[in-house]
Amino acid sequence: MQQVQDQLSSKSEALIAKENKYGAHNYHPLPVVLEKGEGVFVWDVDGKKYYDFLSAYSAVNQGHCHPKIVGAMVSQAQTLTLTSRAFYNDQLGVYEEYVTKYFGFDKMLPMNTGAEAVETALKLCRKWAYEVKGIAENQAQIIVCENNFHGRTTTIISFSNDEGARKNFGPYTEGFVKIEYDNLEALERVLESSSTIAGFLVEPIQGEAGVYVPSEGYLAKAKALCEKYNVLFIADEVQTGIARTGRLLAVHHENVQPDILILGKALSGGVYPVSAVLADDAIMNVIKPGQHGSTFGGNPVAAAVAIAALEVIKDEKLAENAERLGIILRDGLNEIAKKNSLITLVRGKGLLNAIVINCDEESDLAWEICLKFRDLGLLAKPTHGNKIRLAPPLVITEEQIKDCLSIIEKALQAFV
Ligand code: IF1
Repeated sequence: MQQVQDQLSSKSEALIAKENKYGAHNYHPLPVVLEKGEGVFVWDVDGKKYYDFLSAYSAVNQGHCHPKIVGAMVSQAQTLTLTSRAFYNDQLGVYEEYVTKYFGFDKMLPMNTGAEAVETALKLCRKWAYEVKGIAENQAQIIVCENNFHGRTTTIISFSNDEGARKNFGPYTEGFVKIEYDNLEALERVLESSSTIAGFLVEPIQGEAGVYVPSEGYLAKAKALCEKYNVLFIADEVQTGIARTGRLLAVHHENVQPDILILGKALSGGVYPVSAVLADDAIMNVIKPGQHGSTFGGNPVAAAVAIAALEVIKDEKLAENAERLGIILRDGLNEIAKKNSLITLVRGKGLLNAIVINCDEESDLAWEICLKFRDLGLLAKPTHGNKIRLAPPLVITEEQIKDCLSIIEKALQAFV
């Protein structure tokens, strides 16, 4: 069987050529050119329909172009788009109240991208360390995990160990200590050995690293250790939050309430860049007027979009759907793995899943498999060589999951 279709339409080729000529080459997209999205589906420029199994890296949890979220954006965009924070607006306070009650915190600081929210959380943690915990100025250390992904600013890549993300972007920001993920002894060793630890920044599931789900109890015990040593537990739920893993937040699987919560991506349903940092007053009140902000942070359109996006999550019971259908998806993938040795491991929680392909990280087999998925009507992309993330919008149905499992099985059969 011909492995993969190698001929794109002239329309697709022309648009790809434009991006190559006029756009920075900071990505290597799968060769497919999309022009329409609705729910779990996207269509390419030639009208071919695909299941979206990436969901824009979990930003489109509510499904593409959700009418309620788009409607909220259009309505606010036709009324007032941006005031800056030099003045008040009638949407921000309503949103701040809604989102803080929704997640159970005293206050929130609105930003735009996930990386900006991570940077905000780091600054907040450091300022709390100096002004509340009493660590000597410029001595604060924040613990991070090996194989983390928290964004691409120069400070964030300073504590990345992904050479592709950090090489030749130095000099690097100091003040970070790296430990092994899912290793409580390593965490406690650092906590007990230093009096200048301000915080512990962690992804409840490591997405980019290949959907690494930590051991049961890791998050709860890590939070307890942070409490014991008066260190802030900072949960980066930019990718795992907003119902993706079968709970409103991934930390809720272990009943953990972070000291600082970072949200992004699906906070807007993929309709508009919206991110947020949430914390209680004892932490958030260290930020005084003029000490942090951004032009678009807390703009009226973001506020209206985020409220609608969060209402959809609850109204459509998307966390429950993710939990139930994630089990069906993983069971189906494990059934395929029994018959096809190409899948060596299935892992994930809710509808954040990945399969590990039986090849080394340098092989392009996972890429070839994703090209075959594409030819059969499903879009996914490898992460770190031999893992393929499988993360459809949370509005997917059981029947559609079954349909996608047969696509995945058929595609893999083309390689044995
Ligand atoms: C890319 C993946 C990468 C994130 C977590 C913060 C951010 C992200 C846990 C920053 C962003 C995106 C960025 C995008 C690809 C995607 C990603 F993990 F989701 F797959 F890169 F690792 N915290 N993740 O996952 O949010 O500033 O992008 O809004 O940069 O290639 P952002």
